[in-house]
Amino acid sequence: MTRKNVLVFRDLPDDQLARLRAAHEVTVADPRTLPDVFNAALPTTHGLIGASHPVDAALLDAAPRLEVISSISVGVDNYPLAELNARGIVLCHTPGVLTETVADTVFVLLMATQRRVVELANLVRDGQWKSSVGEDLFGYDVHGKTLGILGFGRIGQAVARRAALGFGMPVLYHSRRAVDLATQAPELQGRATHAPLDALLAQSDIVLAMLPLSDATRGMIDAKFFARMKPGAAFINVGRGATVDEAALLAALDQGSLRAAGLDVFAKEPLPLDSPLRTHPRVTPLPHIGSATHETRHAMAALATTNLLQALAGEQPTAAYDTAAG
Ligand code: 8YV
Repeated sequence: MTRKNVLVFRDLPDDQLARLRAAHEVTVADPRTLPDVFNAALPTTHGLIGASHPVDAALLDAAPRLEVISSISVGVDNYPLAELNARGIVLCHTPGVLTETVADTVFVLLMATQRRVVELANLVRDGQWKSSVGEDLFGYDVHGKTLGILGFGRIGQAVARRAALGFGMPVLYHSRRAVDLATQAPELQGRATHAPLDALLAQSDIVLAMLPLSDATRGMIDAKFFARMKPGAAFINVGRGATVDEAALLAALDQGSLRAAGLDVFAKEPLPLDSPLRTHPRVTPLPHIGSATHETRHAMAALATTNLLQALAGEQPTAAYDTAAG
C-alpha cells in the first residue's frame, strides 16, 4: 500500500503513533507550539488527526491533497461541514467510546453543585472549619430531585440511567423527537419522559445541557430560558459553552433565580482570566474534562487512529461523520 502523509496536530499516545508510522509518513506538529512546521506540512498532507483546533476554508486551501480529517472528539463543531462535503474530504469522530465517562463527569458536577463540594473543601483547606456546619452551608439533595436533560443522545441517556436507576430521580428530556425507549433504552421506560421545553424548565430542579454546537443551538440558552426555569434550580453544562449566553447566565445567578451552575464548557476556552464565571461563588467551573480520563482518552485516540488508517486505505471508517447532514 502507498505510504501517505499524516499530520498529527495534538498529542497521540505512543502506541497509536506507532500504528500510524507503520503505514505512513508521520509529522507531529501542534499548531499552537509549532505553527511553522504545521503550516509547512499542510501542502503534502493526506490525513489530519487531532483535536481542539478550528479548521477553516483557508486551512483546507493550504492542504489540497487532504483526503481525511480524523478528530479525537465526538463533537464536530471545529470543522466546516459544508466545505468538507463540497471538497469530498472525509470527516471522522469518536462517538460511543466516551459516553460513560462524560456521563460520570455530569454527575461529578451535579453532586458538586448540589452539595457545594468545592466551596466546602476550600473552607476546610482555608482553616475555616471551626464548628459543625450550619444551615448557611447546607447543600441540597440529589436523590429524588427532578432532572431535566436537553439533548438525549447516547450521553444524555447514560446520564438518565445514572439519575433514574441510581438516584431515584424522575427524568424529563427534551429533544427534537421522542426517543423510542422500548427499543433504545428499555430500562428508562416509565422513568424518563419526553417533555416540551417549557414544561421541562418549569419542573426540573436541575437542568442539564448536553447539546452539540450548531447554528440551531448557538446562544439558545439565553435570558428567556433562565427566566423559565424553576426558581432556585441549578444549571449544568457539559455540552458546548457557546450554546449558552454567558451574560444571561451570570445575570440569572446574580438576580438569585438560578441557585448554582456547574460548567465544564465555556464560550471561550481556556476560560479567560477576566471572566466572572471563573470566581463566581455559585459556579463550579471545570477545564473541559468531560472525557479526560486515561482510559477514555486512550480509547478515543485509538478509534481516531483506526478511522484515519481505514479512510487512507480507501475503506469505510468505523465512525465517519455525515457532513452532508450538517
Ligand atoms: C474532548 C469533547 O475534550 O469529544 C468531544 O467533543 O468535547 C471532548 O471529549 C475534546 O474534543 C478534546 O479531545
